[in-house]
Amino acid sequence: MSVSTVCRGEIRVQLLLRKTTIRHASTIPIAETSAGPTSLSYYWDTAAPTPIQLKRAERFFRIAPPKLLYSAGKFRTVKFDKIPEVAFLGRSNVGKSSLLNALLGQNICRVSSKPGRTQSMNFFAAGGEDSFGSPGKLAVLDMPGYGKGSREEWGPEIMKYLTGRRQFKRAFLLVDALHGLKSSDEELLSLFRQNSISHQIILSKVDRILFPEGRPSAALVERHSPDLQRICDELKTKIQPGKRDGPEALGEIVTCSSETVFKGKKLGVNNVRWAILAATGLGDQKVKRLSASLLNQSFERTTDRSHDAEHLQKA
Ligand SMILES: Nc1nc2c(ncn2[C@@H]2O[C@H](COP(=O)(O)OP(=O)(O)OP(=O)(O)O)[C@@H](O)[C@H]2O)c(=O)[nH]1
Ligand SMILES: [Mg+2]
Repeated sequence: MSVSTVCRGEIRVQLLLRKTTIRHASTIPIAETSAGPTSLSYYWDTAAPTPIQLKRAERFFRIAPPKLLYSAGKFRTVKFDKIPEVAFLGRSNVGKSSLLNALLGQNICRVSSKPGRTQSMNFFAAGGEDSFGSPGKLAVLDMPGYGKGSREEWGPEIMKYLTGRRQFKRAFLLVDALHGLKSSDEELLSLFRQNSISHQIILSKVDRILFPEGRPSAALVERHSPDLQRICDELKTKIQPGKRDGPEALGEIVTCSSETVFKGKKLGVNNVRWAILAATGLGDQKVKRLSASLLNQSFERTTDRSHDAEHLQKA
């Protein structure tokens, strides 16, 4: 099934299950469909990833199990490394750790319904060993959340990392699709701009918008996509307020759900994977074909290394 609607006579919204690839949006957010039925992200300044790029991104993260490199409580204890890093930030409970588990393909980060679960900067390597002996080709960071349940001192430590870490490439700021942008998020966005910190928005928990009635289905996607579109339209004006105080957020909003499998894939997770590759300059590199055994190893192992992370911090 394929649906195309015209909103306010100018915004073409391409809904799911359409094979056409739209590379550049002519106006504001266009739902991206090149990934096939699991993708509903919005790209207006950037090119939406092609199905091949999304496949490559998936392979990159599945080629080897992720590895907890270390946890740091303070920026000065962050270890020296050379591989590029991206950080996941957002209010407590917005779904950072869950998203990292989804994209790393392993329950390696601690998740909890209680806000304030993640209490240190946790560095995870992905992509398999690189030629210099590093356990990964890039590192993703699970950061403690701000707001409810968080600690005051985290703000300065995170800002020290974001402004002082040489191989840091981009901050991914998660915004809960249901709750939207809060004043604390807007403050952080302003700090990003003032400090020229490269950043982009991920809209999390979109299952709550698309599937409020329950089981995911194409019919529900079709019914609720305009709601998602509206949320992204509103967000766009807030994350790109004009270049008054510094460089704005990247012109794309990746929408995802770590908990909803639709048509065999977690919604938007490959788009997040692609965004990471694009941010770290690894997007155009070929990834070796997956070996079946590695793949199984990666997905069957459920480790409790996140617990180690917290212990390391206390040690
Ligand atoms: N409906 C829905 N719930 C989600 C999703 N992702 C995470 N959650 C739930 O949201 C809660 C918080 O998830 P976490 O991943 O621990 O959130 P966090 O941002 O890491 O939280 P802190 O570490 O406390 O900052 C958990 O109960 C998750 O099960 C999602 O995509 N959809
Ligand atoms: Mg967390």
